[in-house]
Amino acid sequence: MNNGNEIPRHKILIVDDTPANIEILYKILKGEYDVLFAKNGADGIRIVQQQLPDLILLDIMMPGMDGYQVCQALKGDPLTARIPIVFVTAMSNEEDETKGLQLGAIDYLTKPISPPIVLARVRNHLLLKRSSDLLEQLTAQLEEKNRALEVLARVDGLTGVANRRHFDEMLQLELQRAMRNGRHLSLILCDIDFFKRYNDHYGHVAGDRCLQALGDLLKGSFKRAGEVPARYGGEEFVVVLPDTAPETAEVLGERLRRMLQEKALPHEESEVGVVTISVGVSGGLVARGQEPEWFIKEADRALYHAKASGRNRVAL
Ligand code: GH3
Ligand code: MG
Ligand code: MG
Ligand code: MG
Repeated sequence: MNNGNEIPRHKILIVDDTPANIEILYKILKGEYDVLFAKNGADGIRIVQQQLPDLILLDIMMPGMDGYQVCQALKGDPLTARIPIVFVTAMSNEEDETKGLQLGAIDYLTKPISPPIVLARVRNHLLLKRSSDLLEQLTAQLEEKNRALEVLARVDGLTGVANRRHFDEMLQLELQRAMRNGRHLSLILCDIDFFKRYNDHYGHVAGDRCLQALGDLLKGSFKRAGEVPARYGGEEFVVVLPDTAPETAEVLGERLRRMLQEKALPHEESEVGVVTISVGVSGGLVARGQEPEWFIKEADRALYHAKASGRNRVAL
């Protein structure tokens, strides 16, 4: 039936207990479709699960499982729920047709059938199914793209740490959480020492790589839940530390400062000879009504002191 260089033909399954009925439908469909058949409901379900046909023509009155039960079983299984079912039955009353359609069948044809109408309806249902498959695919792709965009919108392009926008959201969130639970919250703000000289001496590309190295160090050093290292601005990075007292944050800031210094990235124009940071720490038990800006201002003030008292150090 399939001559190899055509796109695969649609598969249609006929489920009917009367061989003569199968014969009639087979004759109508065989020119355009690959036709499968089953003589009872249980076999029908098995074939659907194995072959996943594109459409099912389903008799209602059958010994054992009737067509309604078959329809219900297929619609209840996510694997088969989206396959269109067309009832083809001798039961031509309003009540049965309503029941069939309510069970999820896409159409209801009564015997004796008209061959051209059966063929036309089958074609239409297959077309509709293709459109709805396509729509579902596009929706899934769009959702995936949106998720990727949401991630991108939170990440700093150069260093891969969170960007300022995400930091602002996280600080607000952690502040509210700490306020509700009466917990500590601390902030670490760090700034590369003599970075303008670094750029002037090594060039902007090397400067960017230096920022990436510090970003990597931050990502590797702060990965507890809620700890989000972020790029605050040019060569300034910030970390929100939930459930952390400022004295502890100071220790973590000192560890970070030391680790960067031990990386020994050359910086001929700095007093130490390697790239270093100064760190400002703020924090405490969160008071009702406390604003996120307070943490930033305090860390900034501490950072200013660290710079003023010689750089490459941590201040609280
Ligand atoms: P201090 O020790 O007092 O912090 O001195 P500094 O030179 O580091 O501070 P300043 O604020 O004067 O200079 C910061 C420099 O950071 C200037 C700017 O060109 C550089 N910078 C900011 N963003 C980027 C960036 O994305 N890439 C590179 N390569 N440099 C950047
Ligand atoms: Mg029957
Ligand atoms: Mg700066
Ligand atoms: Mg600086």
